[in-house]
Amino acid sequence: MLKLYHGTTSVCAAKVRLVLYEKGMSFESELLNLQQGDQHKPDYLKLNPKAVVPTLEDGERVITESSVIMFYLDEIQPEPPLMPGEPWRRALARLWMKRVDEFLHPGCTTVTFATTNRKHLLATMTAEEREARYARNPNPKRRAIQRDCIELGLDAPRVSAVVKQYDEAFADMERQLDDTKWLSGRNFGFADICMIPYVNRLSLIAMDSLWTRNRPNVTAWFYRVKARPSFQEAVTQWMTDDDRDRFIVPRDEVEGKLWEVLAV
Ligand SMILES: N[C@@H](CCC(=O)N[C@@H](CS)C(=O)NCC(=O)O)C(=O)O
Repeated sequence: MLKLYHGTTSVCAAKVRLVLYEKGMSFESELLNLQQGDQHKPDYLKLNPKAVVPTLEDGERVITESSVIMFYLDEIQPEPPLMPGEPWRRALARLWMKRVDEFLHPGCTTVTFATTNRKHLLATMTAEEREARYARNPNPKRRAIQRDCIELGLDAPRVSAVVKQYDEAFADMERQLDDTKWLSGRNFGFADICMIPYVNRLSLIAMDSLWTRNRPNVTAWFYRVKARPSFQEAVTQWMTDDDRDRFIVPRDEVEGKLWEVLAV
């Protein structure tokens, strides 16, 4: 039996859950509370020394990195296929995945910490406790992002670059969806799956006007995504009432920041 270590709202874990549900694969769930720092516990660090979710166990085998896990699942359970058949479309799918791993994921950490996580951590931790939390993060880059964004919020200088990266990604999605129903062709697949949790996250933190105002193809794509059973199974059903409370953010302030950045 596969065992997935994951978090209720973790974007990387949601990619893996989407693959599992799209393929109808059952798994044992081991939920970590990332807000309370379960990812830093010694037993978990033995599985995932980067102190992040997801981690997949398949018997004795331990696999980390969400994109690697996605390919592993696609290879052990080829049906239904989630990678296109043609080399060009396979390349397109990999390009979306690479963009997510390299830019949109760290960007998501930035905007999430600058909004919802900031609100929660400032309310529940003293400055010393927050410093201790940053110090436990083994990745210096992620540590710096988290400290900046929690302490400075949307005024953290790195937020503007992230908003621009997302705006460019949505412009590219809009163009792609002029040609094809899904991001790598006529069939739903990894390209769509890798974007879904990020689009959903921006929607939760009131950044949805990045596509709802002027990108009808992206807007329609997201409606189609939400109509698939896997969205409810892999994304919505894992959110707790606490998560929903955490994701209440001041829309006016967030949108004000978006337009300030994009007007430049
Ligand atoms: N490259 C990793 C990134 C994993 C990652 O950043 N996971 C986040 C949740 S989406 C996490 O566990 N964050 C906890 C923390 O940073 O303390 C992957 O794709 O699996």
